[in-house]
Amino acid sequence: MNTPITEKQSATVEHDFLQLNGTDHIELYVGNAKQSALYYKTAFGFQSLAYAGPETGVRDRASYVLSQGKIRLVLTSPLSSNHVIARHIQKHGDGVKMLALSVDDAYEAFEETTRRGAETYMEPVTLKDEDGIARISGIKTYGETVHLFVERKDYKGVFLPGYKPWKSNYQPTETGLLYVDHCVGNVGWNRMLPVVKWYEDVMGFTNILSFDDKQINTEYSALMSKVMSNGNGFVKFPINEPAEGKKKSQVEEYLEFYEGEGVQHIAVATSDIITTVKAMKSRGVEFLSTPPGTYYEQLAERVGKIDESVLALKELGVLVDRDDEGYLLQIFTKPVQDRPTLFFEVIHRKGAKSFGAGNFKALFEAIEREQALRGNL
Ligand code: TYF
Ligand code: FE
Repeated sequence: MNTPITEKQSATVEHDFLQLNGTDHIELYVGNAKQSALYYKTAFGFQSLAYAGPETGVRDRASYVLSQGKIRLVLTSPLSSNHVIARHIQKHGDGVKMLALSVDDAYEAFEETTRRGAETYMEPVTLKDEDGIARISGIKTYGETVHLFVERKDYKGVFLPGYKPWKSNYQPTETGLLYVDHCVGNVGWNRMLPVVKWYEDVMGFTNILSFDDKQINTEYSALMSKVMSNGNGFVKFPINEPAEGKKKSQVEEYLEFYEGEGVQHIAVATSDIITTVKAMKSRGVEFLSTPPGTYYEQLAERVGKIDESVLALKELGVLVDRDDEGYLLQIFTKPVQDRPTLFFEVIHRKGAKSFGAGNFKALFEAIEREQALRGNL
């Protein structure tokens, strides 16, 4: 039903035609989900939650659902070469396929977004099992990435119909990850503005922050970024585009190796970044190299008084930035697969709602040290 909205309706309804309760889950298509699940359990402290595969009547794939705090991560591998997921992995390597969003009505979310121009990924379906019903629909966003709309208010099972609880004897402790703070997309040259407009028009998001290439281009590789947020701020999607600089943009390197647009990083929140990062490091997660000592010498002057020991932050390489409302601490992993594509950010917000613009220089220099090692600078 593609009924155009009237002016009167648009004045009242326009701003929250798509109510989002946050990120429902993130699904990665990977070459070996069984082993990836073990990596995310061991290294990140995710817990086994649910499974779907041959043993549960799903013949063509295996999906492992992990959780920690409010975060749900789904790792899926195809079981044959002649499969749309196999083609996705052959092209992109391991990467994020679904950024699934929690909604109260998956049918309505689909209608509202498709009539505003979203391309269909999946018509709304109602899924049932003995634990209730869930409804799912999906639309396409940048690259081959998808936004699923997941409605689970009438579902009591561990994940979704078709999945069985995954009881594992191996349960490494959590590392303190709490929720998905934001997910960043890398898009092609001249694509940031159309994608931003798509999030405004189709999803009702607003642009809450912008970084142009003047701000993030001096010695280091350039990019532009605009942060898109839904109305309640539960869902935030920065969109990066490469920019011409002295060196090859990190976004360009991503686009080459992902062979297209896609999710660059997933930022996960903690309320104790020192404990979380220590735990992740001890369990094998590789973080970007620490910024030079001068970064920490100038820290007090740049961000003022903070609760954490600067020495502890320095030892781990945690970055700090301040805005009008408070400060934030953040650190970035190296890419989590062999292609220099997806990585994670651990973020600890102490009032600040921004994204660490004051760290861009130190961060991008660290990224460039890695790019240089790969011969891609
Ligand atoms: O999400 C953000 O905007 C921050 C900063 O390639 C950032 O985490 C921006 C671009 C990038 C890495 C981090
Ligand atoms: Fe980020």
